[in-house]
Amino acid sequence: MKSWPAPNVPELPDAGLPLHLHDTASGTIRPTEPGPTARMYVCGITPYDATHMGHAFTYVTFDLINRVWRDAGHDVHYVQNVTDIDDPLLERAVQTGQDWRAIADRETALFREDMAALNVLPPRDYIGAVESIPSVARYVEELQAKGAVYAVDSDLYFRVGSDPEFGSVARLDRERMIEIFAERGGDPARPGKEDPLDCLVWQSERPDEPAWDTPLGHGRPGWHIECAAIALDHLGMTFDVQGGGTDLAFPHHEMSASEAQVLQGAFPFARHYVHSAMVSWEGHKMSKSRGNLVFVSALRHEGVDPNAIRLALLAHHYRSDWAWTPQGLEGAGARLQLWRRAVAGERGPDGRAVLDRVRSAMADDLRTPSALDAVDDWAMAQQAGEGDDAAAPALIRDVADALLGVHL
Ligand code: 5CA
Ligand code: ZN
Repeated sequence: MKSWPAPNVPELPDAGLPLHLHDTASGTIRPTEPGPTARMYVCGITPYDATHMGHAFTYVTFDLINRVWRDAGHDVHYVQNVTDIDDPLLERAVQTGQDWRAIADRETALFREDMAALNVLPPRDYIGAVESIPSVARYVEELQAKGAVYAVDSDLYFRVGSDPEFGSVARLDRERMIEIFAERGGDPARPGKEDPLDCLVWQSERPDEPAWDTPLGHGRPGWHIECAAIALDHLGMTFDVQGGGTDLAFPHHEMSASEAQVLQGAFPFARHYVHSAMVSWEGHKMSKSRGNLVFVSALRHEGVDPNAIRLALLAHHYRSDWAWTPQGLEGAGARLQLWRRAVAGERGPDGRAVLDRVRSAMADDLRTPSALDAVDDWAMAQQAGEGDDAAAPALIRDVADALLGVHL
């Protein structure tokens, strides 16, 4: 799939710090230890509606990882999927009388526009589920050959018990797994399954639904195997970061990891499992299924500066759930104006000290609120007429751009 245009990222003096990140699988903050090329897979959207603030928060979070790694001298191989065939798309198509492909194309195009407006660096490989079907079918055949797949009616299921490490991503007890599986697209109660937690890898054709011809028969892929296949094809095992919102830790990341681990006979799928917290609105997690949404594109069309939207997101640490508010956006707009006035000045307090503060905050599990404080302190002092560092305004502009993705 077509990705979106890459913004220019200014080079900063010296190299940044090694990035430490929270890892769901160990429950600790650990250093990331990428090679010259850092490898990251982030689960992409299911394109049946426009990008909302929850999505934006998640993709901006992983964009920060990308930026901190780059600042530390790594090349970053970033892969993202688009779930351009799945139940919600087909349901939306039935509700609206539109073709599911037209919905997916339109919403994916809008997502690209929103990401570009928010200065999110594009993935190197942006891969659709539909274009990955031949690859998924090959992986399912491999799983069959390993004895990890069985049929229920004409659908195919992955035996989670075939992975000795199953459960190591989200670390939930079985009862909780079954409960969440039912809430998030799983079918623990389906008769004929060996284990309630076994997950669908291939769904045979249903009446009035699209299906593809493969050696597995006429049908379409399950959700988790889509991301396992795309990550293996484009990054291979073991990559540095598998990412998404906390709602993906189980079952999605657990299942994808187990499928890949059985396929490769290796462990782990990813070194870090990184999950961004949930953004709520009107008292509930913002979600397409509930319909309580604030869209990035709607604010853009109202004339809101996307850099203010980005600052409103960055004001929250990525691991704390928070509620979107109009006041938060107003505050971000005021901050953007303050920063812009300050970098338009001819001199100000020491710029290198700010760079150091921002770098250490970001390298320590992306402490964005502290990074914003560092720039605020500088901007307020600058506006108060303090400091005589003539290089500072240009450096602060570059720091905001390169590390925070905010264009001043
Ligand atoms: N296509 C799958 C992943 S393979 C999917 O979950 N798509 S999605 O469109 O439902 O979500 C895309 C990303 O946005 C996921 O990482 C999800 O965790 C994140 N997300 C969705 N809602 C919110 C929210 N309210 N707050 C924060 N992140 C969210
Ligand atoms: Zn995914």
